[in-house]
Amino acid sequence: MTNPLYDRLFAPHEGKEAVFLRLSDGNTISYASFLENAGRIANTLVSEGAGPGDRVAVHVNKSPDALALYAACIMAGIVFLPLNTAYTPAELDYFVKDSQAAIFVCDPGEAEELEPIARAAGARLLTLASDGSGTLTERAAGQPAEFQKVDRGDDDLAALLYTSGTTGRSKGAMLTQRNLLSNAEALIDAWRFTSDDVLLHALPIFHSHGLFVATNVMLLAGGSMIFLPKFDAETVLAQLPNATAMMGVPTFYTRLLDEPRFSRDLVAHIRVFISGSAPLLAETHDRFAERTGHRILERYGMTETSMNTSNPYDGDRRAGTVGFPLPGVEVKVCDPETGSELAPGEIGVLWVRGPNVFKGYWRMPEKTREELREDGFFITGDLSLIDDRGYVHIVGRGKDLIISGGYNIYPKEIELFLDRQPGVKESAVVGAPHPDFGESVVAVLVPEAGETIDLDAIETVARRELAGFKRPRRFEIVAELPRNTMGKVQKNTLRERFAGAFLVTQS
Ligand code: MLC
Ligand code: AMP
Repeated sequence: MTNPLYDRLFAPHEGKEAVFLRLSDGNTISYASFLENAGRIANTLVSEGAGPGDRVAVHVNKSPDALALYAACIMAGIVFLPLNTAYTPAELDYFVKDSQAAIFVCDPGEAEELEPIARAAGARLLTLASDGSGTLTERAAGQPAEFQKVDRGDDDLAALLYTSGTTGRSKGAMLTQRNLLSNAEALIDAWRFTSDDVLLHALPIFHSHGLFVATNVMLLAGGSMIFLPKFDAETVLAQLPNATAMMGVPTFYTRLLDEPRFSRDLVAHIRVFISGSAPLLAETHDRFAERTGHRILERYGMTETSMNTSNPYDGDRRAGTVGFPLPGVEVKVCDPETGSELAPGEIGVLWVRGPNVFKGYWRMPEKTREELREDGFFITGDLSLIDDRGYVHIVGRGKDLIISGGYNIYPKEIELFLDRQPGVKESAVVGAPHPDFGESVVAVLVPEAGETIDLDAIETVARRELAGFKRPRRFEIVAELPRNTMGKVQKNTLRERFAGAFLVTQS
């Protein structure tokens, strides 16, 4: 019986007393006890009716039990479907229904509100709080720790991660056992992780970065993680001397640089700082190197592909680039119109092929065909070039996407929301540079003739319907939107016009 992910990430640690998780309260969790907990949870999921291939949707705060739930799903061949904790009930409704989840696990505090959503989708509702209480763990306490892992093949689904889409409808990226394992194997070598490593883990575990890049690599290496509930600069400063590595989005690094106490001494024990999920400004890279002596290692990936390229561990980590393709991953830059491969130095859309590339979008065969070609290449939508030394540069986005603090926001989704609001004739949403989040959301609204837009009312509805990170941070009311001769809204013009929306002007 095989279960490639279980066999490589978990089985080697069965019964091992070595520390897996170090918590901020000083407690530790060994590999053995983590896996026993996962075994109990796996037995619980099965007793609640979930079987191989079924989806378990998870909307809970980061905790050791939440991570054990991921391990339990892998053991039981269940497809793990983590959801951003910022999602509102209106957003969750879509994910639970679209995925046809068998079980929906949420925080006890939101169970009452989410119960009708689970019921309508035919999913069983279980709860899990960050302190470990809830119906999931109550039921797990009565279950045996031993669980006979379920047989799975390379091509079987391990996880379903939703990413927003340019049409406004989120797409579930189907990630297989091979996708996740091959990427962890490539990264552990590329970044030299071993069982001696202690990773400072302050990322959320509902996205590829914190869940697969960070956690799977550490499981494969057999090291330990300082497992923090979220990124909090104070706690991170206190924990850095205990770590050998950290992974983060660029906001983590700019926030650390804002702390005068963040110094060379504090990071003397660190082997590597890794950044991704959003562009790291060359200026941040340089400031970080000056302050700490460390050159941040920037890599590039996507939910659909996990990691594609990385700057070298040994060798020149070039600011403003995302390095070379990982072993086994092919990349090429193609003309957006014709699809033909471009010469080095020319800008086009990056295509990616390899064992890391996902299986397709859940129940969206047409979308899958548009982006995932029959020859295995996935069209990323990122504008890039490959320089004469082979480094990949991400120079922009062919897709209409805003990345705020490492979270993706598709303008179309926000525009559809704004267009529904009273008094709004039409809207356009663009990203503008933001000192903390890299980019943030500007909403440009055109009122209906003779009407006034009530922005307070829109903010109130936005708070109810949209995850906090998606909410526009700035509203602009204009008489009309700039359009080209084809009638298409000229977003570039709006981006230029509102480029200073979040930048503090020095007087
Ligand atoms: C929180 N807020 C954000 C935000 N995060 N607003 C814009 N962008 C964000 N990223 C808002 C909240 O809605 C709230 O608003 C206020 O900020 C405070 O919330 P918080 O939770 O206390 O925020 P904070 O802890 O400061 O979070 C910021 C952050 C976090 C940068 C630490 O967003 C984060 O951990 N980001 C990591 C994202 C990530 O893991 N991405 C990987 C994607 S995978 P209000 O108005 O309610 O007060 C991927 C593939 C790859 O991209 O290559 O890795
Ligand atoms: P997601 O859909 O959340 O997986 O986000 C993936 C997108 O994040 C990519 O398509 C890129 O646009 C962006 N991204 C990830 N890493 C980097 C990076 N190092 N530099 C620039 N953009 C990045």
